[in-house]
Formats: sequence, C-alpha cells, structure tokens
Amino acid sequence: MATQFVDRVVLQVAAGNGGHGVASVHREKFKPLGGPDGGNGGHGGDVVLEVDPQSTTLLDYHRNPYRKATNGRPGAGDEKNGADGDDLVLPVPQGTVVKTRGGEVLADLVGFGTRFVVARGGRGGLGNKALASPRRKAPGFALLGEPGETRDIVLELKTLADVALIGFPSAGKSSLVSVLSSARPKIADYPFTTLVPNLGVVTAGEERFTVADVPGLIPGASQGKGLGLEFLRHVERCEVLVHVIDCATLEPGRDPMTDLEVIEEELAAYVPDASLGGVPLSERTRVVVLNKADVPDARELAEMVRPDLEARGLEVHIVSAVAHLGLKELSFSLARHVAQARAEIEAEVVPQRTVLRPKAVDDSGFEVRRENTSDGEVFRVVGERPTRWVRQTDFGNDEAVGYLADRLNRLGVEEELFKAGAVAGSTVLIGPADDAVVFDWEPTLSTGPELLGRRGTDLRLEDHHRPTRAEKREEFHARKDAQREAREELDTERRSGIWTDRDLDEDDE
Ligand SMILES: Nc1nc2c(ncn2[C@@H]2O[C@H](COP(=O)(O)OP(=O)(O)OP(=O)(O)O)[C@@H](O)[C@H]2O)c(=O)[nH]1
Ligand SMILES: [Mg+2]
Repeated sequence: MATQFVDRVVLQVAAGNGGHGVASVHREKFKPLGGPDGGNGGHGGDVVLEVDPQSTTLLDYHRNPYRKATNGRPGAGDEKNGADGDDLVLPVPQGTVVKTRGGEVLADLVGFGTRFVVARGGRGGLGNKALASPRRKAPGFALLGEPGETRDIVLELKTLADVALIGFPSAGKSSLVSVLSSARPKIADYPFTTLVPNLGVVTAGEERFTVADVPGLIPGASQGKGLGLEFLRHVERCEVLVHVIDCATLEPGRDPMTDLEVIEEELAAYVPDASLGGVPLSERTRVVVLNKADVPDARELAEMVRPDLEARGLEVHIVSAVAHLGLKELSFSLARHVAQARAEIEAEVVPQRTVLRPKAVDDSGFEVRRENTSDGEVFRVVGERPTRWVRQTDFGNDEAVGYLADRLNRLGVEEELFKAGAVAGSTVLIGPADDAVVFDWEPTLSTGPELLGRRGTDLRLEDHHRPTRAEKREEFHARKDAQREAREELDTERRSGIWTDRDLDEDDE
C-alpha cells in the first residue's frame, strides 16, 4: 500500500541564534575617544508549538521536518541594539503529544492556544557599551551571541474524541460519522479509505460529543501490522469505544462474532502510553453497532447474532448508515455513555489537560569532574553558566578571554578545580562532552591564601586519596609558582586598566 499515515513525525527544530554584541567607540568631531557605544545583539527566536483549531494533521511536518526560527541581529555602533529574531510558531492539532526521541513525554498539548516552547533562541551578546563600568571604561570586546537550541522531537497525534468508531476496513465507520454529525469524511468501498481520523460533533438532545472514525483495523494491528499502531494510538483518549461491524461482508472467514473478537484481541494487546495516564483500552465502555442492515441478508445475520452479543453484556444497535436506520437511538445512547464517562472523570478530579513542562534545569551550579581520557587526565567543568559563558566568548580577543576567566573565577570554578586536584597546566574542558572547549589552565587564584590552613596544610588537599609527602611538596610549589605568576599577570592587567570587580552578570538572571 502506497499510502503513508502521518500522525507521527520526527521534527528537527532549531531556534534562532543570538546576534553578536559589538565593540565600538563613539566618534565625534574634536572628541576622538568618546567612550564605548557598541550595542547588544538581539535574542534569537524560539520555536513554539501551538494548538491550532485549523490544524488537523501533522502532514505538513512530514513533508518538511526541518524548522528554524530567525536569528537575532547583531548590535551596531552608536548604541544600536540588534533586533530580536522572530519566534517560529508551529501550529499543531489538538491532542499532539511531544516526545523526545527516547520516548520521554515533554508535553501533551490540549486546549486551543496552548503553547509549548520546544527550542529556545540564543541570547544576544552584550556590546561593549553594556560591558563598560566605572573601572573598565572602554572594553575592547563584546560578547558573542549564543547559538539557538536545536532539538529532535517526536510529535504524535492522539485524537481527542469522546467516542471512537473502530472496526475492520470498510465496515462503515466514516459513513456513520457522516450521518451522525455534519462532518463529511471520505467514504469509499475500498479498504483504508480513512488515513487520518475524522472528527464529527454529534448533538443528541442536550448533549454534545465528538466521534472519531478510527481508520480500519486488521488482525495484528497491535503489533504494528497494517497501520495498526498508528490507528490504535487514537483510540487511547476516547472514553467510549464503538465496534462497527459489517454484517454484509462476503469475505471468507468474516462474521460478526469473529470480527468483534479479532478487534478485541488487538485492543487488549495494545500497550497504552503510561505517561498519559489512560485507562487500559479493555476497560473502556463498549457499544456494538451492527451496520448495513439495509441489506436483507445483513439484517438477518444481525438479528441472529444479537442475542449472543447481549448475552456477553454488550449493548447492541442494528443500524444502517446508508438507509439512516437506528441512528437516533444510537446517538442518544452514545450521549448517555459519554455523559457518564465525563462524570466519572470529573469525580477523579485529576486534571488531565495540563501541559507537562520539561524538568526545570538548575542553572546556578556547576561541577568539576576529574576524567581519564586517552589523552591523559582532564578536568571537566559541567554547568549551565560556565558553558554559556564560553559560548559567548570571542577567543580571538584577549580581553574577552580575560573577562571569561574573571567570570569563571567569581563563580568559584578555580577553587573547585583546585579542590579536584588541578594544577597549572592541567587540561580543563568546559562544556558538554561533544562540544567542549579545551583550556590549558592558568590559575589566577585570588582566593588562595585563605584556604591555607594553620600549619601550612592545604585544606584543599584533604579529601583526596593521600598524596605522598613529595607529591604534596611538588604540588604546593607548583601552586605557589602559579599563584605568583597569576598575581603578577593580574597586576599588570589591573594597572593597564582592563579589570574591574563589578559583577557584570546581570544578563544571567
Ligand atoms: N449497504 C450499505 N453500505 C454501507 C453502509 N455503510 C457504509 N456502507 C458502504 O461501505 C463502504 C465503506 O464505507 P466507509 O464508511 O468508507 O467505511 P470505513 O469503515 O470508514 O472504512 P475505512 O476508512 O477503509 O476503514 C462504502 O462503500 C459505503 O458506502 C450501510 O449502512 N449499508
Ligand atoms: Mg473510513
């Protein structure tokens, strides 16, 4: 079969990059050095999913699974900030579940207008105007914009309807939706006419409810045969399941009782998504509809099996979608079941219609890990902020690199490196495994002396696996040398007016 069922897509989204900040100096006639005036880069646009009533399938994403929001514009001189990138809003149908590739549910999108940010835009970099301070009057650098998040996500559509019509292909499910509601799904006498569930709104007296014609099921559907799993996914959210049984089929091996049992087996074998908190399919309300009763033989067969079905405790309706037989009774009965199911759900109080947010990341901390790699021992700094600061740094600019060192130091990264046993010249990696920046560490250690204990024991050495006396001495001297060098360097920089102690991390909050 050449048809493709598209209620599950893998989407690659990329948020916009932040624009770079700019380092610029104000120029005026007779005032050659008018101070820093480089503007900030704009923030990159986010990629946002939004539940849209106009959207019914994920087909568009199947055709074009790469989506990117626009970048922030770079800053400019004369204190001009770059414009922010536009958010990219992707409309999705009601009932779209957002997952990671690993299957973790990120969000369950219900309710028109519900929004979920799947990829955050990168922050724009600060320009030198914003980086200036009373002590660092003319920064000769700016911060880079950060790259936007990129992500692979899986979208799955799980139709939200009160009633699902299920059954073999060509049983007349779409025909029933078309006569029960004002929806006009495609109807044809070949199997798998319906590829995406059609939703119809049914009004019966005071009650209003939605019915969906789930595409035809075949044996093995729960194992993914035919388009089974895709179809069964839609049944997951429906409270009332209606077996639509074709009493006029001439296919060998088919009769109402067998058809019912085959479909029931598929329902029982389907494993619902636990994270959505659904009741197992086998426990949902069932109604049996024996269709095509306008055909005399079919009517006879229906009357014949009716008592057997009722003996199993099933409610049975003999109808004809084509001749409009038994439809009124059917819709009123469905309305009753729906009302009852709704009352039960309300009694449970559990609000199902919430958006699950991805776990909040604590971005304040960081961690230093000592790792052994093929290139020897390395120290890896893992944390939201250090990683971000590295991304903002223009490594071609010494002043910018110095500023980075200063920020890291203030966060306490140096101290932690010492505690972990790093010495001058150690290899330090900052950032995630696949995308780390490598440094040869040159400690500046402005906080060093306080850490030295009364009798010259260095507290930082204590929780380590007992170095020998010689090792200690060596390490101590190495550190002393490093401290001295670092102090001298800092001093030179201070004197040349590059440094300030002002905390410039307001952009982090
Ligand atoms: N005689 C008769 N034919 C019917 C009746 N209901 C549906 N049909 C016919 O059965 C065929 C299949 O109907 P559909 O409504 O498309 O069936 P379906 O269950 O949606 O099929 P799939 O979408 O393929 O799963 C069409 O040719 C319909 O005209 C009925 O009550 N009586
Ligand atoms: Mg159909």
